Amino acid sequence: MPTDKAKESAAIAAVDEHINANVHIIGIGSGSTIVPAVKKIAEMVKKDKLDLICVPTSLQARELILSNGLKLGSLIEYQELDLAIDGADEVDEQFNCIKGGGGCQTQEKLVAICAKKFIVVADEKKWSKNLGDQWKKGIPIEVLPIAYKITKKEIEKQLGGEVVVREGTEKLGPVLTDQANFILDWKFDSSKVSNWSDINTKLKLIPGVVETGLFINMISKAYFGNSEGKVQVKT
Ligand code: ABF
Repeated sequence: MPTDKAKESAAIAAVDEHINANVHIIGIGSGSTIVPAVKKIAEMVKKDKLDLICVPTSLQARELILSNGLKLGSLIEYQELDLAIDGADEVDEQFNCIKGGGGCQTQEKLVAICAKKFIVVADEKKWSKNLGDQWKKGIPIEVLPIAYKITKKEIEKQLGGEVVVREGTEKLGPVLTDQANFILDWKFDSSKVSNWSDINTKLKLIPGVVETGLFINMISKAYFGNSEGKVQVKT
């Protein structure tokens, strides 16, 4: 796979700044930007003999941790993490964030709330003035399989827009999350939204919703790389 300079530079800058001998338990995100981050973490652990436990946000993250020879932990064992590093689908100037394009938002949010610092790494194209300017696939919402038709209707009734049940490329039916739930992608006119926290609360109150891909006021620091390898850091 060719190296993606934008993602790689953001990932490495974040790891360089945050991984050191004082950090012992970290959350590992999902997606493609986290891959060079974990590779770099593994190099540092080996070189500096760091004692580090990695808590995954998905099955993909779990395999990434193991394939890089890192120590695996879980949220059952650890609920206090020094930090978590993860990718994003979009982050706006107020640090509202959409995650879940890869379908892992529930575990990602659990890991993020357990972390003292939640660090986002991404291509600079993920940074926008207002949420929804870039990410056009809708807000990912994990729902209980038994409720997905009711929840879809209820979101459309209460909040408008259109809810699409996420399907795999093979069109064999709804995609299953790591928790064996379904995902709805809620498409709507984001330019009319002034309060994302309010939207998140409304979504979470709808029966059947397990978790949303809206991460509000959670990011501590974000690293955005570009194709030339330059990194912008936002706090
Ligand atoms: C995860 O991976 C997600 O929450 C987000 O959907 C996605 C970002 O992927 P990538 O790093 O491949 O852009 O972090």
